[in-house]
Amino acid sequence: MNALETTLSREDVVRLCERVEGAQKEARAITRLTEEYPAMNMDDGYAVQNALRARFLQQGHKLVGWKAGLTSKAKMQQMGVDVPSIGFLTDRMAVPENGVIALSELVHPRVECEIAFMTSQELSGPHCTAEQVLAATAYVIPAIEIIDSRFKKFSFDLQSVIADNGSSARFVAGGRPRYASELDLRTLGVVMEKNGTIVEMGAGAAVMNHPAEAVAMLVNILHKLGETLAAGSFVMSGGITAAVAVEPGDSVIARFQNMGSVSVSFSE
Ligand code: OOG
Ligand code: MG
Repeated sequence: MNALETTLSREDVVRLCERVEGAQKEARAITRLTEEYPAMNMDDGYAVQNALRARFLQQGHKLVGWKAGLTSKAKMQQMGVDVPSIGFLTDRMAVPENGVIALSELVHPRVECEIAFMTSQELSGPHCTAEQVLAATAYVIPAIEIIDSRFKKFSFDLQSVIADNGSSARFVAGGRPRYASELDLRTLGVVMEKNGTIVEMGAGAAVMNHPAEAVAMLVNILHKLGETLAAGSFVMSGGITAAVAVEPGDSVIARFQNMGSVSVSFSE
């Protein structure tokens, strides 16, 4: 089975896509989509996300990669869900290393530390494995993801968060790119500091026992969406620790063992 099993009509998908797009562009919180559409399922969420991606690409945004989300226990517990999800990444979400993000553009952002993969070969589901991901990986690189749920109080269900593109908002890659074969991504430690204080720490295995497993999972979900993972994709494998809220004036640095560090700060 590789088609989405949706319950929403095409008109409703377009309506919800416009609602999410408006909330993202105007940095406004909206109610969960399931309040109006209680029967909506995860595939409906992906139908809305697909419509959003098509709309952004039509507006000239470039697809640069994808993100896996809710791939660690820390994240699942924090958000109250137990199934991983994916979202797409565009050039407009990219922030340079050590860049400054204006919080007026976001609703209630949080930061996550993630291991990102840059692929050099196309990958396709439905049976993609972590070994295939590693074989198709040019390098891995430290990343900070800035997520921003558009739902009130950062409170959502899976259907709604998938429609909202997995809370994707901004991302920063930095530190030192490394060959995955030269690292043990399971025992690789990461420490997140906010304003000089350690706020979270963890190791790569927190993400599905190995971050490459999360990328394989992502490729297999892409298959359901009728997509493959193109060569040259930037893929974030999911937050290793819980996400941390940020305010104007905050600066965050994520230090990755043997990979250097990546940092970002926040203004009004
Ligand atoms: C959903 C996105 C989760 C991650 O790395 O787990 C995510 C959310 O928590 O808003 O990006
Ligand atoms: Mg993330």
